Amino acid sequence: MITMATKEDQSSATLDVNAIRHDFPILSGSTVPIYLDNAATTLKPASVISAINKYYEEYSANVHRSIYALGEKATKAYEDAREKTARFINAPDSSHIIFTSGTTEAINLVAYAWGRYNLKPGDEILITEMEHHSNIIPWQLVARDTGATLRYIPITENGSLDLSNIDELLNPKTKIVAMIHQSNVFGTLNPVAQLIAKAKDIGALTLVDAAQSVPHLPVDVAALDCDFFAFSGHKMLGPTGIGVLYARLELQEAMEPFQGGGEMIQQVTMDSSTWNDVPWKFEAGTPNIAQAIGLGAAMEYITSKDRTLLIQYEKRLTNYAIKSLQDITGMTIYGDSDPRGPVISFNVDGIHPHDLAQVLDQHNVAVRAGHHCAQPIMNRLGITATTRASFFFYNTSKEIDSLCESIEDARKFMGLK
Ligand code: 7TS
Repeated sequence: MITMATKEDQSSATLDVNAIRHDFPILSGSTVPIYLDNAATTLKPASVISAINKYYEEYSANVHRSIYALGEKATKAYEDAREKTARFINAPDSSHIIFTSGTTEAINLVAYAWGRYNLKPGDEILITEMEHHSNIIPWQLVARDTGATLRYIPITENGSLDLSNIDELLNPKTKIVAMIHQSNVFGTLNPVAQLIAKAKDIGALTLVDAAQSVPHLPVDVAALDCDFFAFSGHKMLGPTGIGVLYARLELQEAMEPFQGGGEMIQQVTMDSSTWNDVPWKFEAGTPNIAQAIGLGAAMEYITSKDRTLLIQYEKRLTNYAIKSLQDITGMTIYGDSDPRGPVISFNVDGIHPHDLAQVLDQHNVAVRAGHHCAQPIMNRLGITATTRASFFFYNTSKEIDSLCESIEDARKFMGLK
């Protein structure tokens, strides 16, 4: 039983966190983890686990090929998941939704199937210094192979984008702007709508890496008017192995396939082939069927809640955590942007982040320590690593108290005053 121990929780009494926690089997086991690594991956509710099990137990057949009832049921469930995804991000229809294995594969798809065929020497790709490696490396590879130039929007000390030179960075040579929506290190929510509008003005395409934003915010790709939008199922209560690339239809039609194989073809001869309709042209081979169905269940779980309440609760939790962490001697928190998501990176003087994470683990507190696959940020800050706590709406302020008490214990253990 979770007691509402602090003012923070009492003021959000309308969100029944106890009931939410009951939906997550891992939070009802014999050893309940204090799980504060939600930016890496989230826990899964029973409804998601049972949707996956149901597929394997009741209609475990391949999709788009079987004339028998089980295969038709599997195909319907897989395509229903595409419909749910389109509704979840307000895409015009499900043909805009390409299932991938995750955000990483979604961005690689764009870099390979669009970038390789459309970029040339003299062209510029614009990303930010705040990107996850998933939105850096594919562009480095494509720049290397096409002769295009990769440029970066710099960041400030406090973890925001420095847009002071944006009119030079975003210029007629820019062919695509690929940007992170919410930082997985600072939590910063970037002004992507403003940057998309600016990119459109000069005819550049836009890609939003929404891996960290979609789990916490309602998003509307139609209103954003971006060309590509990528996210992962496992960071939003869904299974691993499933992700989404929203892509505008004209671009899908014009793009080359990403991978070749079954599913993505219309006609194959010994000499040449033609492609399936979009979006299936980009889904070569047997897809991650159970995972797509599980993602659909995760979206249903999230939309069954009052999202305004969820957002308010996570915001309150984050503010409470910042305030509590700031009371610890030797604490540095990186990034102070507003608006922000529920992610806090920090260091404690005298303790290496890996040592801290290890001591916290002994207290049953799971956090991440390292460079968070964002080494350009670490270089900019002149550090090699941080400890990171990241929250979801099933976390409580009591868990944040445990985090802070464990950090105090780690300080004592290290002999710090
Ligand atoms: N983009 C962002 C902003 C991310 O935070 C991550 C994963 C990815 C892309 C890649 O997602 P994937 O599902 O394809 O792996 N971020 C993290 C993290 O912060 N800790 O572990 C994974």
